[in-house]
Order: sequence, then C-alpha cells, then structure tokens
Amino acid sequence: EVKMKEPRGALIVLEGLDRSGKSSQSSRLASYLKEKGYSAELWRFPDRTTDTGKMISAYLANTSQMDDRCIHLLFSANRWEKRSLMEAKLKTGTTLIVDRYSYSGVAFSSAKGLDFQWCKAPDIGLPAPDLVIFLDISPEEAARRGEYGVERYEKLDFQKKVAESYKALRDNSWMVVDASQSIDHVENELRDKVLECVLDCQKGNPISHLWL
Ligand code: Z5A
Ligand code: MG
Repeated sequence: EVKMKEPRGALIVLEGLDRSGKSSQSSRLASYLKEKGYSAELWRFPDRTTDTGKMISAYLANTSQMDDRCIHLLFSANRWEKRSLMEAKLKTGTTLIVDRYSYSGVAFSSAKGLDFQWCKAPDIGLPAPDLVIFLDISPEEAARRGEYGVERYEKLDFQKKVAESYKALRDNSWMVVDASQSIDHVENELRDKVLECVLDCQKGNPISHLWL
C-alpha cells in the first residue's frame, strides 16, 4: 500500500533588528497568501497573551526585573507553549508566517554576553522553519524609524551587538533582503520566495526540527 504524503503548511520566519520591518512585512505576506487562496496565519513571538507572555511583556516594558538566563528560558518556554498548535496547523495545511522566533532568542541573549551554545540549547527540538527571511538594515538606519527607545532593548549600542549575533547565526539558507528599501519594494522581493516555499511544502516533506 502506497501512502500519499499529506500537503502541509510552511513555517516561514521573519527576523531582523528592531524596526527592520518584520511586523509590517509579516502581515503583508500573510494577507498576500490568503488573497491567493492559501490557508495562512500571522503569528508572532513573544506571544504576549499567554502566562509566560505576560511576564515577558512586563520585563520588556521595564516594569519587572529578571535574571538574564531566566528571561531567556521564558522566551523559549513561550515558544514551547505553542509547539503542538504550531505542528497541528502545519500538518493540516496552514502556513504560518512568524514574526520573530528562536533566532531572536539567541541573538538578544547572546548580545548580553550569554554563551551562544547555551542560548541555543532550550530551543532544541522546536519545529525548524522552512524559510528564514532576514530583513537586513544597519542599526543606525533602523534607529531613525518610528518609536525607537520605548522598550528595554531599543538602544543603539545594544542593537549593534544584536546585529553581530545575527551574523553568527545566519547561514546561506537564509533569504537576506535589503530592508532599507521602501516597504512595497521589500514586499515585492519577498512574495515569490514565500510562494515558492509554500508550494514546496505542499509536496508533503516532513517538518524538521531545530537546530539544523
Ligand atoms: N526578544 C528576545 O529577547 N528573545 C526572544 O526569544 C524573542 C524576542 C522572540 C520584543 O519584540 C522584544 O523581544 C524584541 C526582541 C526580544 N526586542 N526589542 N526591543 P517585538 O517583536 O515585540 O518588537 P516590536 O517592537 O514589535 O517590533 P520591532 O522589531 O521593533 O519592529 P519591526 O516589527 O521589525 O518593524 P515594524 O513594526 O514593521 O516597523 C517599524 C517602523 O518602521 C514602523 O513605523 C514602520 O512603518 C516603519 N517601517 C517598516 N518598514 C519600513 C521601510 N521599508 N521603510 C520605511 N519605514 C519602514
Ligand atoms: Mg515588530
């Protein structure tokens, strides 16, 4: 008996410095896929609505303090809380466009000086993205965009360290896009690649797991 592979959704992650345009592009890409008739959802991490998410939100707003390792593990737990739902959605054919994921976890915590491998460890076994899109922008240019400086990590010196951490994480499977272009221009660059990834996942290749 030959078992047909089930078409599945794609896990597509957007990463980049603060103000690189992740949220703008994620929501545009999710709308684009839905307009084309694909089942797609927009997700983001941290998910501030869960119990861990509320603790994370208070930490980011500077209304609570936490040990660096403790907050790192909370960010990871916030993803693990969503693991089974994430896999269920993918397996039933829904594509997830995810605004930040494990790479943010490692980039921000290692920028504080925590060991790189230690930072990766708690996310071992989470679903691995089928595509990582990196919105590339200099820390200086990002800082010139709106509302910078409200939350804990939104400071130029720290963002420079985060940029270095992202460089250490990147490999050539990532799609790196010049995020200093206009919002429309960036979106146009992303559309075909995202569609290609969605079509590829419909072939039913199994979901892989971090870290690849
Ligand atoms: N964090 C962590 O430490 N560990 C983890 O595991 C995770 C996260 C998952 C909260 O993230 C913080 O948590 C974050 C990392 C840390 N650190 N900080 N700070 P967040 O996702 O909630 O952060 P945010 O404030 O919602 O998003 P953002 O990253 O700062 O921005 P963005 O989503 O990349 O950009 P945007 O909201 O789409 O655009 C920002 C502004 O720029 C807005 O006014 C846009 O209209 C404008 N914009 C966007 N694109 C363009 C272009 N192309 N040209 C001109 N202007 C543009
Ligand atoms: Mg955002």
